[in-house]
Amino acid sequence: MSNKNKTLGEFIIENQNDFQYSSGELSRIINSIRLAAKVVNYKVNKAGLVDIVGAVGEQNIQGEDQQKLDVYANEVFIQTLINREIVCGIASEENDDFITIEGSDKSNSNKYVVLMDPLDGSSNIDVNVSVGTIFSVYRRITPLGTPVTLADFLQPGVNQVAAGYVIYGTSTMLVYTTGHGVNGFTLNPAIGTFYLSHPNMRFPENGSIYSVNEGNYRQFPQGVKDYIKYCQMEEEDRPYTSRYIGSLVSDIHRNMIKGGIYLYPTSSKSPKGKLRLLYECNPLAFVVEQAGGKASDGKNRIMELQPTELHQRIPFFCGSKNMVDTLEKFML
Ligand code: AHM
Ligand code: MG
Repeated sequence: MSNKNKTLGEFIIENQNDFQYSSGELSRIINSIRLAAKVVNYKVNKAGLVDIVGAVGEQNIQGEDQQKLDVYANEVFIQTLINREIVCGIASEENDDFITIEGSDKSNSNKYVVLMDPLDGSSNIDVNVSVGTIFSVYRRITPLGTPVTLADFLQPGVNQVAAGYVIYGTSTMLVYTTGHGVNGFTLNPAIGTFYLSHPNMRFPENGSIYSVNEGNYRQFPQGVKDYIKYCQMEEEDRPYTSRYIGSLVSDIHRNMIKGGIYLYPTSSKSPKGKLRLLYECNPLAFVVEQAGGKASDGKNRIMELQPTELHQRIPFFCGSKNMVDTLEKFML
């Protein structure tokens, strides 16, 4: 079948046999994420109307519109996955601890855990800037039939079986990988269907965009300072262009299409870095690598790091392969 007008639902069915342990569960997880993304998208798009709707008395009786959107998104993703009884555990950037799901028959018989950042960059909502959802799927390592443990969540990124993001932007997209390349789907909001719009996405090997919060410049490690100066130098292909939205998914998505590097180094404000290994860095690293890009903590491959805690933060450098290679040389 050609890619023309192919929907995400059709794509999932067609590619189900790509999964190493194909039993349909992973497809059902992606389907649940697709559904939750549509629900959250609807709410995110109405965000600017909340005050107006409230003023004319259309706010619902529970005061639902007052709920913070990141809390709402967290509930939608968790409830959708729980209701469908397809995962045995969920860890979210919004929750201190992981959630154990035993299923209505109390059998703990599901194989997968999902880790997610349900609404990243949510402070951007107030100013009408794009936000995103990031997700990551692993097979549990503890025996089926027992409750999940922390060990099921503290797996290195190389163990991911699927990962992706939703970007709620000028259009809403779902981009994901199951280890067979990266595909992007754009939501047609009129009929609520995601269509394959970006088949086999490739991260350009080189780029001319660097994305970093330069307000923290004085606190960065010397290697990062030197690299930023390198980006700004007048050479054949430089200075690079600086673009920083401050919304991780959007910055990575743009760089994946145009070519560029994203940097969130350590600083005295964030001595370990700001971004979370499990909810942000590993899933984005999997997507970026599958598209031919690279993700590093400055020295090591992100996906090979052994996590030590659920909310662990790390420095994150991610983007066009040759740009990240150069950055790493500055970090030696
Ligand atoms: P959050 O998970 O609290 O939303 O924070 C993550 C966000 C990323 O989307 C973004 O890249 C980064 O924080 C921006 O941080 P800063 O404002 O320090 O540049
Ligand atoms: Mg976040």
